[in-house]
Order: sequence, then structure tokens, then C-alpha cells
Amino acid sequence: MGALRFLTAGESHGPGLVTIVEGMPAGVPIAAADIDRDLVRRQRGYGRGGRQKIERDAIRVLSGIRQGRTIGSPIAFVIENRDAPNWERVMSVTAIEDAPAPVTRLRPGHADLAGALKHGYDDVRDVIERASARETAARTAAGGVAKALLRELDIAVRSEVTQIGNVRTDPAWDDDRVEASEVRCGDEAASARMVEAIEAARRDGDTLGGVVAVRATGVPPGLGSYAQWDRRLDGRLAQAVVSIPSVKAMAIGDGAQVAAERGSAAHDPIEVRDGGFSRTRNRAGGLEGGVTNGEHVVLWVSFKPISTLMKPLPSADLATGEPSPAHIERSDVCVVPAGGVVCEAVVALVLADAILEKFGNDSVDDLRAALERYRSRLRPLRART
Ligand code: EPS
Repeated sequence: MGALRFLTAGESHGPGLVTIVEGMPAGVPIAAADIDRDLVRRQRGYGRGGRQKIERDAIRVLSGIRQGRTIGSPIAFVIENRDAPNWERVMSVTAIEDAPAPVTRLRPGHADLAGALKHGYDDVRDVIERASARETAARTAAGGVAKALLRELDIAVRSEVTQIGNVRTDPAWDDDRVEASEVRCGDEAASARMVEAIEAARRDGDTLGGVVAVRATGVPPGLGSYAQWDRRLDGRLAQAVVSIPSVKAMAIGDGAQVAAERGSAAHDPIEVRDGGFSRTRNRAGGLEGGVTNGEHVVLWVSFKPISTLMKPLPSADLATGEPSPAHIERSDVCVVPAGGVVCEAVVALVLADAILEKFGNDSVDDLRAALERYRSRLRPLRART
């Protein structure tokens, strides 16, 4: 815990977003192009709004990487907000005369009311700017660093949209099909129906949520710990995933279904296959006792519909208290496909953190050697040499 840390800064319409990642071992090959690829994937997806036509999200590396490898120092990035020049007066650092009128019409579902009451603001703009999901670009960049480490260890984190509105399907886990789909769903027929559902919501001035499946493969058993509540990896994954804007629920494996079943159906029988321990099924989603068990880590993440509605809900004015429809601001109709990319990033960060905590974070060569030695003893006691 805390072997790998990251912080982000930046307002949605300020000059840019800042990411600092600290705790990466030296010697990890890392290319800005790989991180930028995920930033582009996060911008795409049917149902995104006008903002993504303006932005060309890409990192500028400020520190921590030299000659294509990490050097063990803090890694810092900036992502420029290309929209910033259009917001210069609103976002002016120095006080300006005849400043733009404050936003006082509160949007249900956003942080608007809770944030304004919390900080005593008279302008909801002060909430909107940092509560905006624009911040997830910075989190995606941090996740790109974690993915670079996991790649070295043959661990991959993927995501796939399985539901938008009431259109549902099963994950295909086929990268080519998922990335070819406008909604990042591997089922072509379901993709088409999801696009139609988004279009129908747009026509009605409404928005849609959905579900993303996230799967990490190649994860060694023994990450996390059952010894203390805050070391349990299930809880650490939940913190990382549920803190993504719009996420309202996360299930681990078949966690939502087994509540209605008997234990004999819910748990995963153990067997020995090819000399190693294995399972006949993976309903636990790769986690038992807050520790990875060697199976794929599988999460199901539910996103609520975007809160800004073009046909706004009834609301009240922060200043006058009078009834007033919610503030309307340029927004998306559906962010579930983009949300999947953000899920990959934060899951990669949690897994990388747990790996560094178990195997050390000074040098990637030392780490690889420690992991190989560990893997070589993951057999029945009597089968060990
Ligand atoms: C986002 C940028 C934002 C929104 C969206 C996420 O840009 P703008 O507010 O200028 O249109 O499009 O934010 C939200 C949906 C939200 O609810 O905060 C981005 O880059 O992801």
C-alpha cells in the first residue's frame, strides 16, 4: 500500500491537467505514445460531447523518464487543455472587472449543490471545474505508467462495455472487436442497438449509463492481504473504481448474483492442473480473502447516466432559492465506453501498487527476478524441488 502513489491537479477549463506518479522502479521501458493511445481511447466512444472535438489529449513528459526508461524518480506529465483559450475570462487567475455571471442553477446528479454548500461558494463554476470528469484524462495517464510496468510482467488489464441503457450482452474479450466498436462492445449486433439507444436518448435531451466488465489476466496469486482491512485488495480496487465519476456500483466476479445462491454454487472448486493450483470456475473474480488467487481478476462496473440533461430536471437557484430548471452546459450523452478505459487505468494502478509492495520497487530487473522465484514455488508442497 502506497508503494506507488499518484496525484492529479487541474481544472476542466484551466490551462491543463497535471499528473505525478511516484514509486515506479527504475528500468521500465515506457513510451509516451502508449500513454497517448489510451488518452485517445478515452476521448472516443459514441455519445461523447463537443469537447472531445476540440481536445487532442497527449502527455508532455516533465520528469522521471530518460532514454525511453523510467529512472526511479517521480514521473510528471502535463496534458494541455486546448479549450482553455475559450475560457480565459471565466478561468482568469487574477480577478477581472465585469467577470462572467456566476452559475447558480444547480444540476441534480452533479457535485453542484453538495460542493457549493461544503465550501460556501456563491458560484457553482468553482465546483464544476474540478468535479468534472475531465480529470479522468490525468488518471488515465497515471494508469499508463502502471500499464507499462504490468506489460513487463505479462499482466494485462482490459475492459469491455456489456450494457448501455437496457441493451445488454456478454463480454467477448476480443481486443480487435472491442476496439473496432463505436461503443467498445465486442458483440456487433448489441453495439448497433447500443448506438441506437444513445441516439434515442440524445433526441429526447436525455442521457444513458451502463456497465463495463474489466478483466486483468496474468495476475499472480498473493497480491493484497487479509491481515488488515485497508490492505485487502478487494477494498483497494473498490476505492479506485468507485471514485471514478459516474460510477455507482462495482461487483467482484459474480458477487451480485451469489447473494441469492447457496455456497455450493457460489464457490470455485480447487484442482491441480499442469502441476499448479487452478479452479474449475471463477465466480470469485480472482479474489478470496482480499487476496488475488491466481485466476483472472474480474470486475463489473455500473455507470449512472450523465447528470447534465439538455431537458433539465426541476431544481432550485443557489442564490435565490427559487425553483429553477438545472443549469445546461455542453455535455455528453453517454460516457460508458470512455469509462471503461478509465477503469483499466485505475485497476492497473492498484495491481501495480500491490506488485511493487510485494516484490520491491527499486529496479525492474530485481522485481522480475523476485516474481519468477515466487512463481516457481506456487505448487503443492510435495511437488516443490
Ligand atoms: C470531459 C470534458 C468535459 C465534459 C465531460 C468530461 O468537458 P466540457 O465540460 O468542457 O464539455 O465533456 O465531463 C462530464 C461529463 C462531467 O459530468 O463532468 C472529458 O474530457 O472527459
